[in-house]
Amino acid sequence: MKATHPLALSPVGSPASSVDGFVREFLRELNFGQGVALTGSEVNDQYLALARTVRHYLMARWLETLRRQADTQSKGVAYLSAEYLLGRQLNNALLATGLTDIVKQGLAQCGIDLADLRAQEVEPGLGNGGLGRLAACFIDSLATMSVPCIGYGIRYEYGIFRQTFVDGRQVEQPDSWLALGAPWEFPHPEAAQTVHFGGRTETYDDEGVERSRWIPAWNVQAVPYNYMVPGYQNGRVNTLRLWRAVATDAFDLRIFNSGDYEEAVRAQTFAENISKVLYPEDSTPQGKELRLQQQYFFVAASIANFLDDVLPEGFDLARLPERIIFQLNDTHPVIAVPELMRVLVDERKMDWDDAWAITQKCFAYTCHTLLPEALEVWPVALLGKLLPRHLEIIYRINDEFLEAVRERFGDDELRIRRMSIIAEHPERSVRMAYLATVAGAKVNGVAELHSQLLRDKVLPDFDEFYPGKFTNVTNGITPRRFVRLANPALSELITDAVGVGWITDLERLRELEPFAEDEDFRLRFREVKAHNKRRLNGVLQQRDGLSVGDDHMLDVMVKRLHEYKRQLLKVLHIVTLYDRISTGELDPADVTPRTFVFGAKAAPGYKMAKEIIHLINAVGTVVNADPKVQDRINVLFPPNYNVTLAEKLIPAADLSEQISLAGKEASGTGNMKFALNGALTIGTDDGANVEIRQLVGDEHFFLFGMLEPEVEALAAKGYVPSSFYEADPNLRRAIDLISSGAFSGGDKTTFEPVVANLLYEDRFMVLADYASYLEAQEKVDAAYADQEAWTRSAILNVARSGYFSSDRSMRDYIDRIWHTPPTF
Ligand code: NBG
Repeated sequence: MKATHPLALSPVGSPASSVDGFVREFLRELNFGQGVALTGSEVNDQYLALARTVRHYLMARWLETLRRQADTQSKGVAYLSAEYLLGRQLNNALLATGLTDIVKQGLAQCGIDLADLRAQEVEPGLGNGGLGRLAACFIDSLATMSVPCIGYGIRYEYGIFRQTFVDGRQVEQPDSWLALGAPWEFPHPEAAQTVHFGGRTETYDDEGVERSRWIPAWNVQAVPYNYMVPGYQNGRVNTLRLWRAVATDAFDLRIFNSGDYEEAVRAQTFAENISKVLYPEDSTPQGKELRLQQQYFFVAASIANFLDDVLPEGFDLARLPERIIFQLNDTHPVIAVPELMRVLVDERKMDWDDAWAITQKCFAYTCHTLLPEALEVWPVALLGKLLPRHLEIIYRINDEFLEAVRERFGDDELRIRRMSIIAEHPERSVRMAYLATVAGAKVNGVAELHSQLLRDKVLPDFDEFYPGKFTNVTNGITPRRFVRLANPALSELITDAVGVGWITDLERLRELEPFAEDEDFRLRFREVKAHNKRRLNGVLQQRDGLSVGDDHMLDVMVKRLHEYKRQLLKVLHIVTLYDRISTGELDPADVTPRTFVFGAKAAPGYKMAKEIIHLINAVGTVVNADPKVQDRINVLFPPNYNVTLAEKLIPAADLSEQISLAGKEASGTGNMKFALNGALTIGTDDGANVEIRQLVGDEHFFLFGMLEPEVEALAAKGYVPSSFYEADPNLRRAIDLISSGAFSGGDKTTFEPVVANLLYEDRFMVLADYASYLEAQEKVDAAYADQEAWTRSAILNVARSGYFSSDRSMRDYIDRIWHTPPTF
């Protein structure tokens, strides 16, 4: 229901910003919200009461934002994303409202430590990795920049699995993040949308016009859960709307009464499965029917919500492009394209050509990959069964598109086949990336190199056909969460030097450059790192019983476990070092003490990734127990890497490992977080590493490995990994040591699949880059020995990485794609 009257904002809704006012509000929430007295209340009660109190402070701003948006009707962004990897909310809300100090003092008066309540929050892990975290950074930036945006997605009951290790192997546990309460969400069952599936289509005569309609077979309710997305101390609060699937009819009372309890709730279970759990795949598509159901479920609900509830009544849909741009975060939401066409043509009775012209202005598509196998395709048989009308619409879009291609290029059948939205082999299926490219006003990659390769290698025919459609927007990260909140010590140092402006204008970090030459500043910078290492140590101790060696260089590789990211290359480096020290070839005294930290989840069905996890743990167990290398090298693999751990790990890191095979990592965003927190990067010329290196300068970045054209050339020539093994004695020793059973209690078979894969396939050319990587690691050691020079480089990394703010990414999207200026 739309409110037609202006919202009255009662001052009661905005509690006084004083310690006393806060304490009153907090106790009220504890007493009346949680139903407990302060004495005897549990930490969880206190956390929930605090979250609700903080949320009150944002409430008036949220309602005001909605009111203004309804008044101005200015153009905004609807970000469509199957994933939002939000991280904990409390700290961010405190920062946004500027309440941290008041809350700290107020809680202290109640005998409560704010840190304990922070630790109580279970992060909403509604995403897999970079793609989901990017969405979370983007909505933060849009709110901070006062740009109207609704984030649309799915409220998964279970987010990304909780990773545990049993005998060094990954075991997945469900992530029941909602179990202890969900204080940040506002469910609105009364605003549910019905989403249909299955059935058939028919044509009918509509007063002389032949039209199609969809006769669906079943439906579910999509219930919106609203989350606040507060801007940084600017009075704006945008909305994130996540949909939950609920059965239309809760259960069949007749069947229940007859005693068949399972059958009675079958429909409910079936419907609720749609938003039950996040698919734990990263950079690999999941061709399951339930996944397609999830995709259609959330975009259908979102489009209906926008057209029916957000737009004012009687809005002329011909003007839709003036009001909204739907940004497709990868191919997951691309079924929104035929859905909008269906709504416009079938339901709103618009002429097809008019509807298509509108649709082409209302969508833009971001591609996040270069791996061809990662581009989603849906078998026509499946799509036709689940969404028959959408398949018809896709066919018509494709026919008209191919007709236009023919007009341009003649009957070039090869080209037609290459460009068709429908692939014929290995089975007839819909190429979602092609559909998005044809429908989108713009298509962007996520780093300069990626966007270039997208045009040249992945979609060259489309680039030729649509000049100007392709563009780049290099990814970014929010400085609020990943510097200001994650690294308070560095934030204070920066603010002391250049003022607070950097938090919303990250290019201001440039002003730090001269401080790299200031000995006193360098000393303070090192103290910040040391402090962050101690803080990390505390966290790892408590969480996993792990510790980082005193005065160790902290060498960190955290990201999803994927072969193209090459965690194996890191393992080979560690094994080589271990081998050299334990055989006496290297004097331990000459080795820079290092702690290697891994953090990585593998998709549960990705066998090789899981073998690699096992290998890392096995190597760690042996290395950490060997007295010959003790206090020199250490391998830590804390399980369940997530946003919360990243916030502690990244600020403590000295060295950031970004070692994917050139041409495979679309961008990377962890790489940016490390640089901004003063770690130096060892990396290939891949993704956004390229831009990081250009900005920070070659002398402050450890580049290694083949360049993308060299990778291509080697592949074209025929890559024979074993030839690298034969030719390089160091490499041979490392691999032989793994094969010998040294890390598997003498069992030579344990890691055979990993070794065989390296020697006989090595799709991501680990062996080809090994020598160059080792050489670069030696340079790292040498550089680290000169702490003054290292600190200078680290400071320059911070000072020159302001470009990687997601605020800048948003400005680029606004200029190049969205044209949605800030509103107030
Ligand atoms: C990932 C890429 C990363 C990139 C993020 C965000 C997918 C499909 N892609 O390189 O692998 O940083 O997207 O753009 O998850």
